Amino acid sequence: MESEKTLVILKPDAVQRGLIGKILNRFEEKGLKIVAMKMIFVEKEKAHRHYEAHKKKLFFNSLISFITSGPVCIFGIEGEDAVDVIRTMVGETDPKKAQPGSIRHDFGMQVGRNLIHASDSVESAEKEINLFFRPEEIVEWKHNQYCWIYE
Ligand code: DAT
Ligand code: MG
Repeated sequence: MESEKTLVILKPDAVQRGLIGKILNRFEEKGLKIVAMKMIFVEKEKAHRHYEAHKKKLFFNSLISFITSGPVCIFGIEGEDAVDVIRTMVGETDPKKAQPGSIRHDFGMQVGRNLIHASDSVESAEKEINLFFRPEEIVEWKHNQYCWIYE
C-alpha cells in the first residue's frame, strides 16, 4: 500500500453550517495527516477548471454558483490509500443514498448541498492539489503517532 495525497474541499454549506471542525475531526481521528489547509473564495475560472468534467451537465451552472457562493476550506490530506479511504468516509454523491456513518449521509439532505468534495483518483488528486495549492503550501511533516496507526 502506498501513501497518497488527496484534495478535500469543505463546500460553502459546510462552512456556513459551522461543520468545519466536526468534519475535519473525522479525518484526524481516522489517522490521516493534514498536509495543507486554507480558506478561500473559489474564483469562477478555477471552479470551471475544477468541475470541467461536468461542463455539459444540466446542473453545471448551479454547481458553479454554489461552489463560488461563499468561502470554502481546502485541505491536502495524506495517508495509506487516502483517495479511496476518504471517498468512503465522504459517501455517495447524493446524501440520501450515502451510507449511515458517511459525512454526506450524516450531515446532508440534497445532492446540491453535499458539503464536501474529495478527489476520485490518484491522478485527479494530483491535478486538483496543483490547481488549489502551490508546491510550497504542501507541508511535509512526520506524524508523531505514525507507528500507532500503521504497523
Ligand atoms: P462527487 O462529488 O461525489 O465526486 P460528481 O463528481 O459526480 O460527484 O459531481 C460533482 C458535484 O456535482 C457533486 O458533488 C454535486 C454535483 N452533482 C452531481 N450530480 C448531480 C445531480 N444529479 N444534480 C445536481 N448536482 C449534482
Ligand atoms: Mg467527482
